[in-house]
Amino acid sequence: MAPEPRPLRLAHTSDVHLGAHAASPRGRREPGNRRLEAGFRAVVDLARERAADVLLIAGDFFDHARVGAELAAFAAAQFNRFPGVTVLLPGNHDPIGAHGPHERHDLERMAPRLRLIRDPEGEFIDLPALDLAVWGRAITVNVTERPLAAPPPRRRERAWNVAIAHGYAVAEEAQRERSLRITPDHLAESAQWDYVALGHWDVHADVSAGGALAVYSGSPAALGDAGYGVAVIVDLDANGARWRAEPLAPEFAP
Ligand SMILES: [Mn+2]
Repeated sequence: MAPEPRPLRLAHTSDVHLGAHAASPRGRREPGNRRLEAGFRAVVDLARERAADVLLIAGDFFDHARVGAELAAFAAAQFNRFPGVTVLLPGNHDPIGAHGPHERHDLERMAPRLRLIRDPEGEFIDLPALDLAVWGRAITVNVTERPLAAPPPRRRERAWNVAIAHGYAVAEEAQRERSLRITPDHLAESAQWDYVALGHWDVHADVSAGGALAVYSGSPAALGDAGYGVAVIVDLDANGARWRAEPLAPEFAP
């Protein structure tokens, strides 16, 4: 009999949009920016309190490429506050390659447990100590990626295989003008993953379909609203995958 897989706990967030209120001369002191930072701090607090093994950030962590050294240092300090591995997927606001923030800031050097997904064709982040492989496609400035289409097979040597993606789940094949499309067919192809961590929608939503467990975490602090959102906690064990949304309630309220 095969040994039982190592139980794992994931924390999942996306669309943090750090620095979104870029026009303010107050910079990071602008209340809107402080609220976004407080939202992400609360995600890290939750991941620590729940003793998550991995923190998944499914794109649009930064709002734009003009991230200054101070905000990059804030981000690295938060990654370093989380004792587990953080997997960061570039989204359309913080794309990989030309015109993206990762050209300016080497976050992995500043935060040794951070793993950045870099390949727009898709790559696995292999975490043998956790018996986990995380697969995702980095988004480029062209936003022509199909985040979940035609995935590679699972890594058979890892008990747990999870996908991370930044895109728009469309209900029908007809919406061809959408960039970063995730179609029902793509979700059906994603049934092989134990969990699909989605980003691009600011609102938390369960879009599981076709056998895939696929969830948008939503933003910690949505851009349009007052208040805070949720982070998703995922448990993987011998009984399979279960997830729950946990509300974020940071101290800071502008
Ligand atoms: Mn996006």
